[in-house]
Amino acid sequence: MVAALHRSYHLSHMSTSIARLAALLVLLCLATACDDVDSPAPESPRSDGPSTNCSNEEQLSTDESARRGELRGDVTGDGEADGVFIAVDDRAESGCRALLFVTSGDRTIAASLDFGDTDLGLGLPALEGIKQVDGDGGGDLVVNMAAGASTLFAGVFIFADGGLEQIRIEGSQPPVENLFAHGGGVAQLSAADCGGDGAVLVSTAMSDGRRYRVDRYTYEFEDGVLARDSAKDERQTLRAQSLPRSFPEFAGPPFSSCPDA
Ligand SMILES: [Ca+2]
Repeated sequence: MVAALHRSYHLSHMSTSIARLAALLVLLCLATACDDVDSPAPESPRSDGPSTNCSNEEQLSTDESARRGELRGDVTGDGEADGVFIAVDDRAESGCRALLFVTSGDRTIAASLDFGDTDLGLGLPALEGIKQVDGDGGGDLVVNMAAGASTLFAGVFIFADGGLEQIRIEGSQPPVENLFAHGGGVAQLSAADCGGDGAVLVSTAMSDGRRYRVDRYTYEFEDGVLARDSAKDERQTLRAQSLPRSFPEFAGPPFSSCPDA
């Protein structure tokens, strides 16, 4: 009897403490605008009108004859696959001749792929793939936008603030500003891929006939811009056969090691 009373006292005392603790947590949350930081709600594409200043955006979004390639993947990060395509109108005004579109549910967003000097020949711009490059939210769009003799140059577009934004690379210069070189010939190879801890690797391999000299630079995201951490620069000379194993970014398409969308 005494023991039972004792236990019941402890239980009621404990539940009062829990109630006080819960009330305290609620107050703390109110005071600090307690957000659920672990699982932010995915953003929705903007719905307020066109995404670009191009008068042909709406027409290009529905003209299937203007489309170049089409991919599906979750770009918006809500777990549902979105449609991704490029539409080209080479008679449009400069800046509006090639647009990138993402359709998510009943909404469509766009970004221009036409920077004035963009060459619309050679089948460019063209979708290369959907990969998680910046490690945030849904998949990012890898788009080949320029070509050299045998090297392709890709831009990466992320879904942010309800629209599409191109990843910027600190220190990169025109005509390949914010573009990642990949591919190449026997004499020179270029590659871009994900490294560990959200880093992006940008590498080149120059051949002297028998061996490759590899330079690998590591970039990290700082406020949405890729900045090079020169303390992580790597340089190595090795036999051609060893290249794909030692530097796997050269073994496949750009951003192959990044997580799938
Ligand atoms: Ca989606």
